[in-house]
Amino acid sequence: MPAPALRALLWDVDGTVAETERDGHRVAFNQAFEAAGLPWHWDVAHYGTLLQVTGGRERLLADMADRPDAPTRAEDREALARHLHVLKNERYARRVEGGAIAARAGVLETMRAAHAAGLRQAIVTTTSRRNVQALFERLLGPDWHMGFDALCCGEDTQRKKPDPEVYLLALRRLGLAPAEALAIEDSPPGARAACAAAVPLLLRPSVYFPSTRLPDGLVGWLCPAAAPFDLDHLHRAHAALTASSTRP
Ligand code: XBP
Ligand code: MG
Repeated sequence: MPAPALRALLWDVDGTVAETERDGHRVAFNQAFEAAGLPWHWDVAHYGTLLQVTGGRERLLADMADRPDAPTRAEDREALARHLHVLKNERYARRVEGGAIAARAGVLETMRAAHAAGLRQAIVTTTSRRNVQALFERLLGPDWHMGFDALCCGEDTQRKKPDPEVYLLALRRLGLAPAEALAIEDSPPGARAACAAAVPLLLRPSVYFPSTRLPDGLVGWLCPAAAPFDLDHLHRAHAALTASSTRP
């Protein structure tokens, strides 16, 4: 059986398209705490541990579970997390619009080359749609959505990565089989989501997830952070991953 051709790139956002976490979301969370009159602060190291929890609202709830000064009733924590998340996202968007976050090397060029070559592209992220809008408009300009055929964000799923739901949604919207796509991810939870949806995986480690190997039990292509990142590389990764899966 011939290996399926690559027809779509499925892009994770945070950590993959740009290093948004340390100087973007983390700083905006701290600004939100201040705006809400809370003496909380997430330093770089603590935020790294919190990133095991995907989703900003879920991350706030996980942190509150370990804080003696957080509200005790579950419904009060939920309400506070929702409020802080709105404040955070407003501040994150402002930071991004102000130019605080740059794309990772090769990403924008690869997106443009993929579009020019007729490949389909989707955004497959845990982050909120508003954050995607702010980041992509800043990086690619007001017509950024022209290059994308599906936009699958945190609001679109019941379960966040590492659950495969967001990948399955993107495949459904694109009308493609998993092997016709390539997932580009930076983190173990993202990698697990792609693999659980059977989408061939390229893992490009990021500042908070500087892995030198794939997470245990996963099959994929590791693209070291310093290696060239371009469309040709993605085609080669996809061909290698799908050839091994169709070998008799
Ligand atoms: C990364 C996440 C997100 C962001 C913050 O998503 O887990 O929670 O840290 O964004 P991905 P929100 O790598 O899938 O792009 O506060 O909007 O969740
Ligand atoms: Mg990511």
